[in-house]
Amino acid sequence: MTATAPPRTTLDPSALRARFPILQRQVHGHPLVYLDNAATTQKPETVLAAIQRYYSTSNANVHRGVHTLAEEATAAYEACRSRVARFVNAPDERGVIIVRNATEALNLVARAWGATLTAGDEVLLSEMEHHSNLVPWILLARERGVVLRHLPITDSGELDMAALPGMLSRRTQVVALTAMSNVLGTINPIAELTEAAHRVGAVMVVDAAQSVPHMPVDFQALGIDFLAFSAHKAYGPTGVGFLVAKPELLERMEPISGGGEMIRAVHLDSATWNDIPHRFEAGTPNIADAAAFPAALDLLEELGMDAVRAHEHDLVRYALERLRSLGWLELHGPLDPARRGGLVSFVDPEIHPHDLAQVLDTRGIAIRAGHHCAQPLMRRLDVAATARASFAVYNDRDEVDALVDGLMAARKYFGVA
Ligand code: 7TS
Repeated sequence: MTATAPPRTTLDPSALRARFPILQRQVHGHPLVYLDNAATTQKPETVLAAIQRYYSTSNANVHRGVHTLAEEATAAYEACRSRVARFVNAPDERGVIIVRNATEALNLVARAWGATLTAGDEVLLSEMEHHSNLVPWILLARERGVVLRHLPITDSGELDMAALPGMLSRRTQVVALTAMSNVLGTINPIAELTEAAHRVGAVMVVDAAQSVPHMPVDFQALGIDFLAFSAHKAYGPTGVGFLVAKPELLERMEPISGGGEMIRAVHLDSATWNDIPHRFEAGTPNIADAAAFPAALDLLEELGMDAVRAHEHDLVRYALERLRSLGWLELHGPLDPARRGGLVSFVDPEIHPHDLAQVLDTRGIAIRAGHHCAQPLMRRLDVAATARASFAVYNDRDEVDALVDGLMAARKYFGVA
């Protein structure tokens, strides 16, 4: 670990916890210790109230009515788009497509931008990608004969930047990488990777599912072309996600889903398309949940993304120290907390991760165990599964201590000396 002083945390997790109704509940007679935030975060009262308010006051379909409710519903839905554009500093809100989740956003890029690729073109991914940023490209490779390449990772769980020049060439059309690994926690150098991608004429696609909720992300400063994330990992509702893109790239993409909303004129055997972003939003969208997401962004803006990052950095630093001090755990990912986000994956060589998670659950502690939708990474790490604790703004050091106590109790329970 480097000797850099931890940044000060200015958040007050216990005050924050009071704003999340679900965090008041007990599990198996214990206060809930929710450490599965990389899977999904909990929702503040304001988000729940916004959903209720939308259905109670403004529910109607969007973009088609002239009556008051339809106008209010459209305004609420479009307010989500402009808030997201502002939050990630997108070049233009016409570049924000509202989809269901990061997965759908990545599939949209792979299919619609992927349709501009031809056999022999290359897509560069990495060994640490979530299945959401692997399988859409596998589908493209099957359909179009596109070649997939994968940037390897080092033994410390970081992208092997020394291998990068050898993997990029004039054939590379797309570089698609995660900004933060959901297993290793590794924060990748997206600006540097983007420059390298652009030097060979490739577009840069960023899977920001784990970064947008946890650190400042500036689309324009990074210089990227596409960015995907989900509202539900950022204290918002499930069923809403975003593809943020440079509008000029969207203009060059054909729609992949046809129906209402996305057309300009339809004849029996032909059709023309609506403007971006509506061209990519066929059918009635998830209006209520989109309308509620700005309440989650209000929370993040109130706290400040620098403070969110500092808080989670402090927690992961503490967690790494405490988990390491146990002496028996294999920890995965960089040991320097400055190079990772607020999550930690570990393996107890004597206890299966699922058994660990079950013992922790009896103590009210929620972690995730499994392959985390990153099977190629599990193979690279030579593990079948890991246990993972992932942090959010409402977690604190006492909860890390509860986790550590639980891991010790699991060893007792299973009779491991
Ligand atoms: N990309 C990354 C890096 C992720 O961690 C996830 C979800 C996704 C994409 C897909 O997000 P979705 O909202 O479309 O499902 N990751 C996890 C996880 O680590 N545990 O549960 C879901």
